[in-house]
Amino acid sequence: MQADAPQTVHLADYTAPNWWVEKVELAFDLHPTATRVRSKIRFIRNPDAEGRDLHLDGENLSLITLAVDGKPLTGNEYRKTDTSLTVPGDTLPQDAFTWEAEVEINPEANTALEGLYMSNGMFCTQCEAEGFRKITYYPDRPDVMAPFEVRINSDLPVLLSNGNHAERGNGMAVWSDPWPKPAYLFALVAGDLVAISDRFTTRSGRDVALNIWVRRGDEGKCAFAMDALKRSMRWDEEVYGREYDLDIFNIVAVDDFNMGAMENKGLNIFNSSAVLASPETSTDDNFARIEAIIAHEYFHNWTGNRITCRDWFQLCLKEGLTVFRDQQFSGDTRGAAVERIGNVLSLRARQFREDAGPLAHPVRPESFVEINNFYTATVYEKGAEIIGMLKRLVGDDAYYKACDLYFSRHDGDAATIEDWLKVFEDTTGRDLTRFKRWYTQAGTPRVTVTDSFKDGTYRIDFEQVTPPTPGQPDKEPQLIPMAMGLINPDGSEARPTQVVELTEARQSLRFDGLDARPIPSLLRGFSAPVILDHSPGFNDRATLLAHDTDPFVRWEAGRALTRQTVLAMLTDRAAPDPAYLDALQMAAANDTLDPAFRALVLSLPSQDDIAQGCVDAGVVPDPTAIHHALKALGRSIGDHMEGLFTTLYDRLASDAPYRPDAAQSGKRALRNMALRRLTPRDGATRARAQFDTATNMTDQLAAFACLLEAGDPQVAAQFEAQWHGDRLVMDKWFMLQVAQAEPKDAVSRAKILTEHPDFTMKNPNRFRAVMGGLTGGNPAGFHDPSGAGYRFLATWLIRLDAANPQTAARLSTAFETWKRYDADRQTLMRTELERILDTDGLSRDLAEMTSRMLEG
Ligand code: B3K
Ligand code: ZN
Repeated sequence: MQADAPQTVHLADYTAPNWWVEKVELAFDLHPTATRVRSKIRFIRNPDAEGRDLHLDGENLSLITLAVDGKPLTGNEYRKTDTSLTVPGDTLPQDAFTWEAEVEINPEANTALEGLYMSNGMFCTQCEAEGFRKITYYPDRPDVMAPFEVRINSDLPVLLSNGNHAERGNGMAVWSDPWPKPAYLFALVAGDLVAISDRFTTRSGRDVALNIWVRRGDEGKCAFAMDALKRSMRWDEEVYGREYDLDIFNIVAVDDFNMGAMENKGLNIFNSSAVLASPETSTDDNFARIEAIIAHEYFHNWTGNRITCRDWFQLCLKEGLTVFRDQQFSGDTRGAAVERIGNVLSLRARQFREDAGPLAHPVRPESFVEINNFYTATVYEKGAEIIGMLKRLVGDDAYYKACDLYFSRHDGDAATIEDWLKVFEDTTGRDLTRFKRWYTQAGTPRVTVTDSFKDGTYRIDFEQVTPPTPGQPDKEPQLIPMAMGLINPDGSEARPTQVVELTEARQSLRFDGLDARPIPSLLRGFSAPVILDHSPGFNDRATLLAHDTDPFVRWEAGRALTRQTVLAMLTDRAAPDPAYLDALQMAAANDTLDPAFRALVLSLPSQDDIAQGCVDAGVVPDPTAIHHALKALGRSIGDHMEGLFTTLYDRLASDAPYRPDAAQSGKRALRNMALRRLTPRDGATRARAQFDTATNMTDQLAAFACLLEAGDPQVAAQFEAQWHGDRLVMDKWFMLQVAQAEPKDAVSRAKILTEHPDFTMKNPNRFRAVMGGLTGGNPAGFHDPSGAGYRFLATWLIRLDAANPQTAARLSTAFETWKRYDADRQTLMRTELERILDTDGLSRDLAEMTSRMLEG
């Protein structure tokens, strides 16, 4: 056997396989350390392929037997490496044959949580992207699609796989999935689980059994997810005309899971944090996230499963579209304006950050070493923005017509971005060649705006530049849909929204017949994922904040004023301008506005956002100074608006039964914002009272955070005493203690928590809680000038990498902004990245990430 060196895979090298698969039969004899997997696979020749060799993937498999058409293969009839098995074409039948293999695998030793593994005594799988090859030999590539029949032999009471239940007996079950699928959608679960069950009738009358499978004791936390599932199923019928296509839909909650959830056909597997919810243990944000993830995975049934990706470079075909669909669903469910602002906040925090650093890559990348490293904010969130731009450009009617064409033309296909764009071209007659650059060009376009007004004519000039990114020094102009309107100085609307298509490096626009110089209201609804470089004066921004008809621009105006204030505090040591505080107060006090929106207006930019703002202004960010400036601004806001916050805090108190809906959550968000601002002024008395009497986790956690920040010596122990039995609540406890620590104490707090008996590297949620609490929750602590934060993270990443490369690689992105900082910090971070890269036996996941960060 020979070892394979990690190889770079290129989009340009795609070729179809030599053999297709007609049918897969699998039989599992489950055992924690020695599971036997027998496969019977019918291969048929791809008449268009030139080669005849059979290439199968396989990793960590002990091969027991192999046969072709019933005849065992001898050792010299195939070639085997660490990762593959090849049978030369001349030893294979002409057109078709049946492959049979038996392998043994060790689920208990599988700490990477990819393939078949064990979590708390239950067997479960994660195959996307390339985990199926750790279960048996197979052409593990998404363009090979086949129906599966799966037999599970085990004494465990619940045995699940994809599709419909075909047979159930003593110690066995057979599942049959009639829909051809790629191996990455295969799933198997076995354990001592209980189900919460319901039913759904599709609009054509199919009766579907719905189950959410959980560990005993968690049954009471499934009602919300079940309701969200039924609402998602109805929504996809009503909005996209998509119906469910099996008799049963199963969801399973698993504690040890590398991501949020997985859309396996008919058997979605969820991180328990993305499904279990109760008012006492989950925050409003948790409920909203669960609803979005349930919808996302369900929507994949059409965008991902019925139509999948030809190869992994097309990942955004399913992910960008499915994120867009879940965002639409959440907008319809919870309010479009607030949802949109939330999506933009997350896009900027994660995707713009990625696009501005060494890990920048196009939405459709051109090469990868480890595909798991490309499940990124760029593929998902910028991918979703592209769909939104397309919809805006062609209009709603044409958008849904093109989607219908996509579903009918490509049902059962493994498709490409070209296929997706073609249905829009065929529906609208429009040439989308230029638009396609959004898929191929990395980096966030920067649009600079200048304007002038003379004799009733307003002229606005746009200039767009996309900065160089790794491997892409020169950029072409993008097609940017710029939704804009004009506002009169008195706040009334001078021109309603129009969508201007910016296609050139420079473009200008004129508006005639205006009485006064208007205020441009730009990028309404955040109509394109670009950075707008436009510096209107304070009064213009204050007018937009007070009056714009577009809620996004309104919020954005307030956010720009806040950023400007923080930057002035940092660079000129200026105190916040009372006029700014008044403008903010006016919006916060405006009872005609949605409380959730007002909470967003009052929220401060993150430390990371300000750090990027410093870079944009040509200033090297100082994380400690940023932390103090934001804290000082929070206090100034609290001082300035004490009266308003006191009123809001009292008036928004409610003893209505808890509901996680948008209306109640918005009120709690605003009230807890008031609490946060009042805490430094009232000696934390309100926070203490709220912590002691809260009846829901949203209120208790908000108070907990305030008390930690105020340095309350008892609250951490009290919280632990109350919640030590609840894994998901304890993740919050681990995270918040690090996030709310004084920056100078953050690393030592994180260290202490890694010594807590409940800290374990085996559970990604727990590991992420502590590491993410430091890197994302406490940037000033992570960037401590001593370098202790960098050393701490690197040490733990190296340790985790040996067990779980995927999660280690994901968390390494904390270093992606290293070049932003001063020379000392850069040296300290580079040293840690090099230390990681020098580690013996480093995974290709983490090796690829660290070398890209060092080189880019
Ligand atoms: N498709 C999965 C993600 C798989 C990640 C593999 N590293 C979940 C989702 O996007 O719905
Ligand atoms: Zn997805």
